[in-house]
Amino acid sequence: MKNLYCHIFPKAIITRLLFTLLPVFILSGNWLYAAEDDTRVVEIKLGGYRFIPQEIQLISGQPTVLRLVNTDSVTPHNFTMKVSDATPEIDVDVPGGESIDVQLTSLPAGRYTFYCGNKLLFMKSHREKGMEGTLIVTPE
Ligand SMILES: [Cu+2]
Repeated sequence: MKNLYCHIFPKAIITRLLFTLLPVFILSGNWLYAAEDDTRVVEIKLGGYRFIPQEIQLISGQPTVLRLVNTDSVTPHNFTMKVSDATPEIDVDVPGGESIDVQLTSLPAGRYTFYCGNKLLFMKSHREKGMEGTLIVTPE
């Protein structure tokens, strides 16, 4: 039986097949990786009591990372957003000069208001000073 197998598929052909298919497997592995990692990175600058951009458009179902970049060297800022009553509020502090990534998964289509929740005693809140924006999620 073993001899028959070797007769039908000579070693040289098996080896050639292996070397032909190997790069295909490797490439398809890369494609798979690319398909899985279609995460969109959206950068939002926090600084001067503004979010830049103030309006962000996302597509529902697309994995998204919000990259919160505090462009003020000292003033700490914050990103607060309520998605629904059922889920905890997104509430992320970004120290001056730092950057923090926030993973967003399965946001339902809709309009969401985000703002900076920081406020110094006896001063206007950052939100009152204009640190507010809108996230628009469109259906897939
Ligand atoms: Cu702020």
